[in-house]
Amino acid sequence: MSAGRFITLEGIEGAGKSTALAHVAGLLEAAGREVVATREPGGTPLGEALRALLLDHRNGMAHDTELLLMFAARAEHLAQVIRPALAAGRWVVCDRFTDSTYAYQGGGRGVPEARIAALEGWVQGPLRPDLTLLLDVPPETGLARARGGGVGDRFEREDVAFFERVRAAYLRRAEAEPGRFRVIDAARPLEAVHAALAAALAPLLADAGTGDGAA
Ligand code: Z5A
Repeated sequence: MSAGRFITLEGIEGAGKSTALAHVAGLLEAAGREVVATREPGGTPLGEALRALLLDHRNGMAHDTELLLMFAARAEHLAQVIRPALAAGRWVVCDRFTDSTYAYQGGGRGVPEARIAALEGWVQGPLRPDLTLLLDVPPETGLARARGGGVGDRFEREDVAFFERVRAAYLRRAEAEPGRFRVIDAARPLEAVHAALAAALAPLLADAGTGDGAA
């Protein structure tokens, strides 16, 4: 059986990750891959319960509490969903993963990177995404797309400066790991973003072989 692949979608709020995830999953399925589409925080019953706690704007919490809850949800997600799917040869497409932690808790909140790296090593061991699609938009564009006028969750209530720091942290990570990241200008119309996603997936699909278990 060919090994599965792990693809993550990243970006600030409203960058278009959920929209892109559906497109990426469709492209992979059309190429004969078995796809597991999932998200963080979440992806398991416990993870979704932790997500509700993390997003509820009534829950004030210390930065370290937020960090630890993100990794608690991730540990469960890895154990219940991600590792079993990859071991079974499936392609996992995940809306956010640990780059979100570096960008939001690190860049946005100011949590020291070493603290995040320690938890990453503990929870993930050597597992890293094979490909990370970073949908890059200026905060004004993302927030205008995402904000529906409601009260907003704990993250949606942050100001533009917060999302500027998050975006900058993402771009630094992409620059540091050009082999894993593909930065996609997601301020363009959807057709152009879809074409860029297809181009970014092509080398991984080619590298993985035909999808009939021959790779
Ligand atoms: N978080 C964290 O802090 N640390 C962590 O480790 C993790 C997460 C894992 C929940 O994530 C929060 O968790 C998140 C960070 C934190 N908070 N924030 N911000 P989430 O992914 O569920 O939340 P989100 O980023 O707010 O999701 P979103 O608002 O749904 O954004 P999106 O998925 O990137 O966008 P979308 O739903 O695909 O698109 C938004 C709208 O724009 C929609 O109407 C689309 O039709 C439209 N759209 C999409 N693409 C385009 C283009 N190209 N042109 C025009 N319109 C478009």
